[in-house]
Amino acid sequence: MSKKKELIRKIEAFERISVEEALFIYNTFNISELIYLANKIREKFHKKNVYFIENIHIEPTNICVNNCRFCAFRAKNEEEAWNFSLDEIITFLSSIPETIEEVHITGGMHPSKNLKWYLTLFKNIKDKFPHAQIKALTAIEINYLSEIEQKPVEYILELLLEAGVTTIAGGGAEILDDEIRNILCPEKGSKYIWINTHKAAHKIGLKSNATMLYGHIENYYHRIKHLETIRNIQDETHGFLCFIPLKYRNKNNCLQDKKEVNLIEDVKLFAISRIFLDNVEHIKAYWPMFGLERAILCLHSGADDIDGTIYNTTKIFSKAGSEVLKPCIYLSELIELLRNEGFVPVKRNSLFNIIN
Ligand code: V47
Repeated sequence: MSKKKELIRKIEAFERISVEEALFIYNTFNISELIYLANKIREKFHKKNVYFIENIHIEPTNICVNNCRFCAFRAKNEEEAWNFSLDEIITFLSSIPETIEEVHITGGMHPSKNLKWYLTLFKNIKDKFPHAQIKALTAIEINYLSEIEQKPVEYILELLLEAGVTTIAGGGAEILDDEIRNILCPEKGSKYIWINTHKAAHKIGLKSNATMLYGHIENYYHRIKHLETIRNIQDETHGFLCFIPLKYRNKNNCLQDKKEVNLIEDVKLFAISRIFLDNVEHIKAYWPMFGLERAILCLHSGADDIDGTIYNTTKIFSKAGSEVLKPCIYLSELIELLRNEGFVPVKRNSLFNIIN
């Protein structure tokens, strides 16, 4: 049997593929072959289901002590900066539908926003939306809090859990390779900061997501090694809910000379991720990053989740050049869109439990 035929057999039999095999597949299979195989796996996990959520983001500040080269979100001057007080956020929450299932909180690392500030924010959210779940802070923000509080990461995680956080957001992973991180986001430090924080979160029962920022200075090898790191952690802890490929958008940042990858590369990346990550149930096509049309295409190429309504509450991707300037979609529109594509829309909460 040829190497290619043997790999197709393996994938169709849902056998695990190695890093070397994944690289061979990524480099030599054409896009239709990748889509076909990724869909086989997607359908084994989820049939025609596509999961979605009614959610909002809170981005408390864009003032950040770090200066990641790809970031367009961080304030470059005083005019661009915001740093919301608790009262301002509470006022903003009164405009949000009571029915939301998830509040996603992430932002810049600002020295005045300490652990007590976030815990008070979480309490206010729980008071206002008792049944909503909180997905809060990336591993990098948690490590920053650990630094300013001079307490171990485990201590911060325990308090987040006690305050009602169910999930740690997936950001800050970028590419889990220290040479790439040194160029891309040197202040974020070694990949082990992200890895160890997620492992520690899983150990105490917090769930988390894993992201990968692709399409900048990394290559296929870095991407597959990144996926291998996620797969290894998942074998050990089973704590990841979903994997989220994030396409690098090149506006308003220090890397803006770098051309963005094309649609074919987006689709190939989603497909190879589905083929490789045999132990992560969900793959999210995060639509504010590259629009609903591309997200739908990725749902036909291995992804099974489209995130949610957002209600125009995130600026990370619009600032970086996404075609979606004000990400907002209503539940009825989202459901109709998914049905028209032949999918079965399934409403979920932040922990991916299904809601009738
Ligand atoms: O870590 C920043 C990415 C992430 C750019 O957990 C950029 O469900 C592309 O992690 N081009 C933060 N990407 C957002 C994030 C996230 C988003 C949606 C859902 C979840 C989840 C997590 O945004 C950063 C970085 O990887 N990012 N700038 C940019 N120019």
